[in-house]
Amino acid sequence: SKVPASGISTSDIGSEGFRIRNPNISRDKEDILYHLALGNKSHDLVEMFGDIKFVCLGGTPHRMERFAYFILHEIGFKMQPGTMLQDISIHSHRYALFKVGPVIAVSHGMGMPSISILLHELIKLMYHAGVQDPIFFRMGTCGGLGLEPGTVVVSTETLNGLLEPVHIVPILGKRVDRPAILNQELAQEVISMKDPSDNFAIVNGKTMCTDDFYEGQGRLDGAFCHFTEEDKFQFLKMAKQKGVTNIEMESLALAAITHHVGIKSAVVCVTLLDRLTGDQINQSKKTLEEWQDRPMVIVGRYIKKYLKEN
Ligand code: R2B
Ligand code: URA
Repeated sequence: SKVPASGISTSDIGSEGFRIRNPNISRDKEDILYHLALGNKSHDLVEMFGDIKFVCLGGTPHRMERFAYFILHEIGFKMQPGTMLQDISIHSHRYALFKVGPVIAVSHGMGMPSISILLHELIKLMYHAGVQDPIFFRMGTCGGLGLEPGTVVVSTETLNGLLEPVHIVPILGKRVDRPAILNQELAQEVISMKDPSDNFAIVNGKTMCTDDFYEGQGRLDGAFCHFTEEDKFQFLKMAKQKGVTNIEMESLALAAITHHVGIKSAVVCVTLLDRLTGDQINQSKKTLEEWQDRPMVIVGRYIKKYLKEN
């Protein structure tokens, strides 16, 4: 197909604006989605995934399987009695991917390198499957700044560890800066899923996204630490003043990559602790499980409402 000056093959532009921006990839040529254990020649991706509307990402296989069963129940999806959901990417031994009707539930692992590999392959999957305008959600955990632990945060912006809304990617020995931009309308729609019966708060705010859990998030409890407690609080309080409500490790890559290809995305995370009072996560396993369901409840509500109205 013709490649215009922009370098984007016209055939790769979806009717709703989502596009893969790579003239090297086309539906006719074999493309192996290695980390998903899928391929456009080995699998009928249109048949398997052509009806997808939502791609829901979260850190762990366990949580995403739970989410898949939860959403199955929420949208009243019917399965043959006695059957179970299958991890479609089981042979990759990397990510776990489940499909329930128009919803993909997939684990992304920890950190931006892991979610970035997955996003490349999911976006190509959407392209090969002929999906026009999917919506991507990250449902995760985070540390809060001055929030009651268990609070759900919907990100309005995502900032790197230098507090800039930029995903820095070294490519061919050069630094490439990609703007990390989340869809504001979607963020507001997700916030509006709040229900008076919820036993937790939902707030919006800026999310700081780091490449590390310990030093990168100003923790004093890593294997080493070369700053003082005072330095830590000075930084975290400054970040809070700039509107940062929470800290995690994937939102920046999600925002930058989805923005780059014209896909809407949102980030919904539950705070496991207040970083202004400590660094260690010391809640019981039961409490942590319960809290981690909260972002899923909110996203589940959004999906249910969307499917009812469309
Ligand atoms: C939240 O939790 C993980 C670290 O514990 C990381 O994946 C993140 O963003
Ligand atoms: N995930 C993070 O990245 N940071 C926290 O403090 C908690 C969960």
